[in-house]
Amino acid sequence: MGDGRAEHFHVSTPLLESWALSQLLGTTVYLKCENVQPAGSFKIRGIGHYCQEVAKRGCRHLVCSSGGNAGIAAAYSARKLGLPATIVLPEGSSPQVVKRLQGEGAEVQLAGKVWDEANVRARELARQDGWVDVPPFDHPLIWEGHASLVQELKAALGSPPGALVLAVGGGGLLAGVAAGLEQVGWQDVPIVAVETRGADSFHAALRAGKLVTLPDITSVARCLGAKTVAAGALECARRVKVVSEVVADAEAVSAVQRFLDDERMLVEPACGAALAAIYSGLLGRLQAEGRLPSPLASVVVIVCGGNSIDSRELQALKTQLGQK
Ligand code: PLV
Repeated sequence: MGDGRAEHFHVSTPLLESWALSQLLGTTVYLKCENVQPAGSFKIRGIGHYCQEVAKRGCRHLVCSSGGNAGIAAAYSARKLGLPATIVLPEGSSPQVVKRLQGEGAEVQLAGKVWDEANVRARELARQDGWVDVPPFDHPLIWEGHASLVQELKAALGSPPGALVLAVGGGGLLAGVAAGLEQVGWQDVPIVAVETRGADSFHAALRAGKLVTLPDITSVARCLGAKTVAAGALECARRVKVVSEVVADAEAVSAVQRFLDDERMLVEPACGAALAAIYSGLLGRLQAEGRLPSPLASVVVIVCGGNSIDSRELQALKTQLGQK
């Protein structure tokens, strides 16, 4: 039996036209379904690429701090590469994610209240000989991997969409998509970059014109919770058109529920933030304000996915936010 190893760890994902979202927006909406990636989110694109590169250079142990999804992508990559992995998550991370990581054969450590604190621990561990730190969002190799998503869009659509919608945590997805748009000559496509209030480090940085460190992460979208966005994400906003917007947790969670009912796909609130751009009427408002073109040829929403969700967790989030 051959080892069956594909060149990449990620798969080419479907681009589906959403009838429900297109009806709502009055424009064709395409879903880039990163939720069907092997490790449950787009993260495998960049992290898989990064892990393959450092393995070639002799890495003997991978260590990754994560809100969850980057860690699962790193653990999955480590298993494929036959390398041990240590994943550092903030305390209070979902037991399902911990179980999944252990199922991948990774060692799990819990450190700190938010990702930034777990990251300090991961960097300490990475000082050991042969260990390599896998940054969940802040590295050019990560962005290079994420850019493959735009190559697939180009192959599927041919001509550029009117706008692209995505969620921003540490800004790796944004930086990767921006790099991809430049590669395929689509640098004029506006990116609507959505965060939740309480995890809005990119919005704060854009406003200040420099990196800003949030005092705390208060959003339920833990996977968007990097207190400081990557410098590369802020920088790319100078090269491509980025419209930065912030939605409430309640809007993100309600978008998760509506998307489940409309498309029968369950995603994390981190992904709900991007979907809320349509469900909460944000895109329409941006068009009315002249911040997005009107009409729009089509809109692509990056359904980034996420593993920290199941029916019980969705119910708990709704109860916490006073939703039925
Ligand atoms: N999550 C990172 C960082 O967390 C992680 O460790 O998994 N959507 C989902 C489902 C995500 O998991 C993430 C990042 C994002 C969006 C945002 O991507 P980014 O960080 O590249 O902007 C603290």
